[in-house]
Amino acid sequence: MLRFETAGESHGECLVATLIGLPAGVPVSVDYVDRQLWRRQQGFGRGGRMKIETDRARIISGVRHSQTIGSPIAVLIENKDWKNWQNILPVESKDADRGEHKPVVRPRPGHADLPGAIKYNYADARYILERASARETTARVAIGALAKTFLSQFGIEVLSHVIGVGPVHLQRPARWEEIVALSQRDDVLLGCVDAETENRMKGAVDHAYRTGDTVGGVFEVVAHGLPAGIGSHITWDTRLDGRLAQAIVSIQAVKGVEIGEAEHGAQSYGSDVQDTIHYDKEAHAFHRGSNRAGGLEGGITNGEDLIVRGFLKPISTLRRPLESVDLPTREPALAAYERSDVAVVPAAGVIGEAMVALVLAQAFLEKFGGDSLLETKRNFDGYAAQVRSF
Ligand code: EPS
Repeated sequence: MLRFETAGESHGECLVATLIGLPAGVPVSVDYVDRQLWRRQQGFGRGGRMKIETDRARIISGVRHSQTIGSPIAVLIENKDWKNWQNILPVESKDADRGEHKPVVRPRPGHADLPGAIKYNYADARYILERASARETTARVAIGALAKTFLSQFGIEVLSHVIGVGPVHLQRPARWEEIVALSQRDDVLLGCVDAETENRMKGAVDHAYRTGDTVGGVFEVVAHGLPAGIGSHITWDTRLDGRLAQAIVSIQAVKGVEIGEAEHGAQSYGSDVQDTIHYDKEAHAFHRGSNRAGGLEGGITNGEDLIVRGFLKPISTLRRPLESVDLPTREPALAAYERSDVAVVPAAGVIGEAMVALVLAQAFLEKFGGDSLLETKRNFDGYAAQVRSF
């Protein structure tokens, strides 16, 4: 089983991720991992923190001579901002603790501040927001990059693009080549394949900047090159759609997920929604008349592109704060404001890629197993031959 965990707080010393169960022999490029970390930091609407941080992965175990060796992989990413916080959030309350606390006592509507403080019985939400922060996703992106590298060994690529920012939506389907080109750009605006739409998206973020507000949106993750047969219909927890939904909604600020054209499907009749089945006798392959199912039927991949969307609410830290309550006095008060982002939709897409890649790598290894990449490939090739002769 492929397992992963993260640790780390927004203003702690570093973020940590472990990834256990990747076969030995997977080539690893730290530059590639860092490129994914860089992509997560981009986009018009990011806050001041991204000017402080230059996220870099330090792989401390599980990789030698640019290959996985089968042992648990641990990755560290330093928080450069730690130097400004080490006296505020010291590990031990000794000499270093000069009483420089930064309590958060006016919880932000929409944030984990208040439910977390109640749950953990804190008078100050600081410890809650430190972990609830989306800074944690840096660690997910680092190990997600390893999952993506693993999948690429089998011709599977996972990328994302932005299809909505606030009220502005991309009105046409994106071609895979456009999504690939977007991921190679060194200048990231809002991660949309259509320049005119992207400019209007920028207008929505500009409006949020001007008014002290924030804005959400929709990203789409596409996994290209998947074989049919990953995931399973047999139990609720092996269905790939359910596993992907959890992975996407677990991303900070994501409140909804859509696989394929779920919302449109719910408003339509069956004859307008199902993807018709066709067979190419020369290529000996099935294909579909459309891909409204988003590449999944019965919780199993069907060989079409996997399409998963994440719906982000606007970030809950507002420069023009909303009504809240002062925890010590219980009097009405405006919510706390701490340096924050205004819009993060392209970054959330990169995090979505990482989560989709991790879930796909898990399901892939459940099907094909293998302690070494060679063994996994042999098992995969055997299955591919079986599918060809189906
Ligand atoms: C960050 C995401 C956001 C930023 C954070 C860095 O976290 P949150 O979910 O808490 O709003 O605000 O930066 C800061 C906390 C800061 O000090 O500016 C990220 O994705 O790296």
